[in-house]
Amino acid sequence: MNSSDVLNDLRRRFPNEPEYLQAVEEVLTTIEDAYNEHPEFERYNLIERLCIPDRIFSFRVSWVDDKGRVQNNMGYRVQHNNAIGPYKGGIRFHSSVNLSILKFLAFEQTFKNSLTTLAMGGGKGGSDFNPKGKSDMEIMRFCQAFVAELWRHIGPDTDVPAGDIGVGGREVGYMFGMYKKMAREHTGTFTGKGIEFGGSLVRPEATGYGNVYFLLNMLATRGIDIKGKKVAISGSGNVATYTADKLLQLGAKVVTMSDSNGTIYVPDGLTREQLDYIFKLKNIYRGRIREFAEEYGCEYFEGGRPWGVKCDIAMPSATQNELDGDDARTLLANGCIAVSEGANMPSTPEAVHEFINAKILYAPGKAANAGGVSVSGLEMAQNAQMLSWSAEEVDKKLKDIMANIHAQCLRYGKQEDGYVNYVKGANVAGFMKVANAMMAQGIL
Ligand code: NDP
Ligand code: 2IT
Repeated sequence: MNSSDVLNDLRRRFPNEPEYLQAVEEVLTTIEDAYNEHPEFERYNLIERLCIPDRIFSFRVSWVDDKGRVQNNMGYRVQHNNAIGPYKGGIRFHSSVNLSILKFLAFEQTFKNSLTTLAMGGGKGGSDFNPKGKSDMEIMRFCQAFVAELWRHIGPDTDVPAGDIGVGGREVGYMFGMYKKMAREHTGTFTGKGIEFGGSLVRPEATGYGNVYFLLNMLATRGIDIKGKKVAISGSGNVATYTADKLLQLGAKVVTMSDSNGTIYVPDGLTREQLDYIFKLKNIYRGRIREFAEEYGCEYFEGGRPWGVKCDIAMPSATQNELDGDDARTLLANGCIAVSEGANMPSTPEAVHEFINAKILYAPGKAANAGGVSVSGLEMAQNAQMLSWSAEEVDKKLKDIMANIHAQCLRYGKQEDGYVNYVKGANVAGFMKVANAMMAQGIL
């Protein structure tokens, strides 16, 4: 089947999986040229095999809350493709989690991991468990119940989970603890672990820092300096806060941050003290971004997103489809020159179209946010060697990897007029490596 037949067939077979179909369509419509140069791919029905996950586990997770009530959630792990390395990708805990979302994330992860230059396949997992308002003990019991089921499907050379929305160092610690008990082994089966038990320095920072490093590479192609630039960030979780941290170090101005309830607007940019407050608010008190506005008396848009403010750069870092066509047009009208995605698929297809049409610098998540999984790969390498590298060493490797991903995007995405289509560049580069590996390994 050719790629448009595959897409139509997937639409017919999975009509209730819009996010999955959206992610597949974006890739298939940008790799056509590369695909057509290799007639053997069609003979081996490679595209269809690459779009459908190798396997999916789904299971019930039963746990007891603090009031003694029995709660039931769904748990999943999508093992998408392991042609270039063990399945690798995060775990998401959010009430919206379903198979469509996890299949889109596992599909994207396969291409992202291919771009990192490290040996990692693609996977993703999670649960519709809602961590908001849960006590520490409830989080622990849930993580243990989740891993009591998941543990037999994962392992250091099989499938290596990590964090994502709703899953940070605390949750990885509890999941790793349960895994270690069930499997009776202390191996690098999770990444994002605590430093004392095999975690890597710079893993918490890696996605946000990596996104800024990618942005610097993009800005350099046009000779633009980051200093003094106004940046609108969405989200206030792991990716958003470390993006802000690096931007502040570089003298940029972070004018917005948000959560699912609203957006704070600080036109002159957050101070270091204010950012430290947000770190504490989110990681220790687990509060809402509204409390920042109350503390500092800044503007707060209840229920609003950041994209209406005046900014030079947008870095969506919360969730999928959080920036639509209207938002994109507003950003462009306000003079936005670059968009670099910390989240996975935060821009809708219409928004992506607007950015590329306007020929601004636009980096899709699978390139720009690959720093997180890259340092996860470096954590796996350190665990395998039983060594820990210094923060400087990991940060240097992260910078090199982001520069390499940027170079791959240029190689495959540069148009005749000189404009770089990073979507095409990332998709073709990511695809070719996985496709060649699959061809070499036979029909599986
Ligand atoms: P966190 O859980 O730490 O933070 C998520 C942030 O996004 C919170 O501020 C949250 O607000 C907001 N958010 C989540 N869902 C929604 C929603 N439906 N609508 C509006 N806001 C929402 O997650 P991360 O920072 O780890 O992840 C953010 C994004 O980055 C995700 O797309 C993830 O897949 C991606 N990513 C993460 C990596 C990592 O290493 N952690 C690596 C690469 C990509 P609230 O608290 O109100 O829910
Ligand atoms: O989307 C992602 O790349 C992540 N959530 C990080 C995955 C990982 O294995 O570190």
